[in-house]
Amino acid sequence: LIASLEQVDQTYIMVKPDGVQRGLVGEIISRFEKKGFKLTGLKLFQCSKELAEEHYKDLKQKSFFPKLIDYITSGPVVCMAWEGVGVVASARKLIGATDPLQAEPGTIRGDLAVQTGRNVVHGSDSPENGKREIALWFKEGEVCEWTPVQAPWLR
Ligand code: FUP
Repeated sequence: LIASLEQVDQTYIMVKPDGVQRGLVGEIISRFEKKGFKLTGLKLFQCSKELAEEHYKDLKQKSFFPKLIDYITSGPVVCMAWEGVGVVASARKLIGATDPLQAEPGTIRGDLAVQTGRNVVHGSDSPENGKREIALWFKEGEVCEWTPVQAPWLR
C-alpha cells in the first residue's frame, strides 16, 4: 500500500553487444526480474551510428566517444524498459560502477565484466533520462503497459 503511493519510474536498460555475444542476456534479464521490477519493453536490435550518438550525446566531447560508438554499434543489443518504484537508482545499484574492476561483487558488472569499454550493460542515470532513452530506443506501441494479475490461489 505504501509503495503504491510512491512515484513509479521507468528506466532504460540495455545489454550491450559484448553481453549478447557472451550469452549473458538471460542472466542480466533475470537479475531485474528477480529483484521485482516490471518488464514493459524488450527487443533485440542493431542500432545505427546516429542513434548511438544521440543516446550518448552528453559524452560527445570525451576522447573515448568514437570508440564507445563503435562498441555500441558493433552488434545487436537487447533494449529493455523496466518499471517500478525507485527503479532508476535500484537498477544502477544492481548494475554496479562504470569500471567493472571497481564494481562490487554481486553487481552485474562486478560479477561479469572487467573493462569499462566492455561493461555489458547500460542503465539510465535519472528518471528523466529513463523516459528520454525509452522514447529514443522504442517505437510507439513497443512498450507495453500491463497490470500483474492477482493470483487467486493466494487469497
Ligand atoms: P554509466 O552510466 O555507468 O554507463 O557510465 P557513463 O555514462 O559515465 O559512461 C557511459 C559509457 O561510456 C560507459 F558505459 C563506458 C564508456 N566509458 C568509457 O569507455 N570510458 C570512460 O572513461 C568512461 C566511460
